[in-house]
Amino acid sequence: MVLKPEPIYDAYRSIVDGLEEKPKVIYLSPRGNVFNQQKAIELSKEKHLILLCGHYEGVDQRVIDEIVDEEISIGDYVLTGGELPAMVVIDAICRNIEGVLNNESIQDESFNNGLLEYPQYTRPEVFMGRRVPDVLLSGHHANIEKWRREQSEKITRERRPDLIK
Ligand code: 4H6
Repeated sequence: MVLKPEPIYDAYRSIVDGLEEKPKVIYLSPRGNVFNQQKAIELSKEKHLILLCGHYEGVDQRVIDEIVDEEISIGDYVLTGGELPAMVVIDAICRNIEGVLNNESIQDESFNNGLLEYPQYTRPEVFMGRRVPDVLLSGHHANIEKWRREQSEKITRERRPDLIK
């Protein structure tokens, strides 16, 4: 079963008519360009977005050709609909919008420096005989930063060597 074009086009018009700027329209599909952090940051700068979700066997190609600006996939696997990919994309985009997150957490995180995140610890100092690394308790901020950088590089080399240029 393929979703017919007219109701989708009508829904699109009902959103767009009266807007000053035409929203970018994204179709979530396994055939799209694979989504990543760079794309999330890029899309977070758009004033408006419309996410079109296929279900069943997808959407009639003619309405895609008529209204879609970009086709995006969240990875190489098949789902029953584009709704979960849309939620994934919305979450990844919104957290890059000023004021959505409260603090510095967006600065340091995985991928923002192109590397995977270093390990995180909190209290207690000892859990099941496992200690928080001494350097993190030292209060020496330069050493802590250096340790985190080294950990990020090590874990990226081990798990995702493709991320190291
Ligand atoms: C559009 C076209 C996205 C939407 C076809 C959607 C995976 C992703 C869908 C389909 C999706 C992804 C219908 C094709 C079911 C496969 C919905 N699956 N499909 N990776 N499915 O982002 O058969």
